[in-house]
Amino acid sequence: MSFVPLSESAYDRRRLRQWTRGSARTSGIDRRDLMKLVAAASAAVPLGLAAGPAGAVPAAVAAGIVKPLPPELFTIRGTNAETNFASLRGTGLHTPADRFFVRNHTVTPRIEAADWRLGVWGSGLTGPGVHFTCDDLRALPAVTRTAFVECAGNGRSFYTTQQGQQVSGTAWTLGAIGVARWRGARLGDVLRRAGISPGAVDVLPRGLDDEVVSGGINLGRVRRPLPVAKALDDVLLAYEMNGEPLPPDHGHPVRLIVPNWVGISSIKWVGDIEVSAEPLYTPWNTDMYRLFGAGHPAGGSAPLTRQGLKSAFELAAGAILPVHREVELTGRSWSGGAPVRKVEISTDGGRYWCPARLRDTPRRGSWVRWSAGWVPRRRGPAVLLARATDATGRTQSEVAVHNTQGYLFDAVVRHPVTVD
Ligand SMILES: Nc1nc2c(c(=O)[nH]1)N[C@H]1C(S)=C(S)[C@@H](COP(=O)(O)O)O[C@H]1N2
Ligand SMILES: [Mo]
Repeated sequence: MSFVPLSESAYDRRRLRQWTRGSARTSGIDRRDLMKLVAAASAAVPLGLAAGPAGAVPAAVAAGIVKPLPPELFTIRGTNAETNFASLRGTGLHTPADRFFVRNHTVTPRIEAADWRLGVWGSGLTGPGVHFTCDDLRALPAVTRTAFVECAGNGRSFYTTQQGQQVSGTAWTLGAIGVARWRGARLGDVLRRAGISPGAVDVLPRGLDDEVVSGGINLGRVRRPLPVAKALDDVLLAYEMNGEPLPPDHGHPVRLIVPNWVGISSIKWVGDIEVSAEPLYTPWNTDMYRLFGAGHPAGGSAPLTRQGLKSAFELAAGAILPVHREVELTGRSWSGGAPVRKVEISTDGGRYWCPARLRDTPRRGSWVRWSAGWVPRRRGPAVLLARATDATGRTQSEVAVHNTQGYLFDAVVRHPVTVD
């Protein structure tokens, strides 16, 4: 397996030049509306993200999610549900579907597999376009792989609670990630059957969920272009999650799985795929999912591709631990860049670090479970830290570089507990 499957940074730079020159076609949205959104994104427009974990509004149901959301398993955030990391303790490598986080721009649609069709069309095909049914997909060679889906905004609330910075968007802590075993057809096989031409540059999958309206502008259906090189590399059209048909909230009957990339790439309830001979622009690769702010290029970064490096304890924030008794601290670390090679733990706020025991073989695109024993000696508040290093030698930093929309928080997270 090649380590870096395509030149993501070259793609990013080319994309950014095209966008700023204005030589880009926008898909399904007026170019002036899109420019307004981009201007708004580059100024911090906080959406009431004042508090982090403690500020989450308790609710019995999140609008539009089908599966049960018991408070032990989830924290509800608007139309989304965050996995409580403590509920992963004792579970396997794969996140059970009953506790896998849900990120919905609107509401979960109910789609019967028998009624579902996937249209593949556009200027990047040699022919007029093709439809696929579920049976057609299942007739193609099936691929099974373990991959995380992680929201680009996972960890966003720590920009505010840990760094005192304003950001806009859903106030996730670290639970906007799940790892599952996905089974499906290769997107590459589907595109080849549809007659992809050598001139194709972008592949735009679009969801069947409702159109998204934001700030009075109809953004259309959720859609984000993928470069052809990624689409033909390791992307799946998945119809199974952990050995079962996809649940409604996770894209039934078929979703994309785009390994290592920001969660928005993995379009759920995919209904059609445009294959284009020219670059495509939608709100999801121009206004959203780019980095704006002082530490980033003027006018914004290139569209985000890979997720960063993170670690989380399988423990509630503010947990109470008994003094003088050994506890087994457990957690998980992951990266979109390279396998996690090492995890270190500090129980004294970062002065002394000791290695955690890795419980899984490190793999790119998944997480490793780890554990470390600790005997708390002093009563009172304490801060636990977990810090991962990946196979390229990159280690989680103390501070994440701020961006107005709070994406890709990759610093070490301070986990408060009380010893009693
Ligand atoms: N059609 C559609 N696809 C979508 C979304 C959506 O709202 N609609 N949300 C995206 C985002 S932002 C993320 S992080 C992942 C979340 O996947 P999950 O809900 O299965 O955890 O789905 C992505 N795919
Ligand atoms: Mo996301």
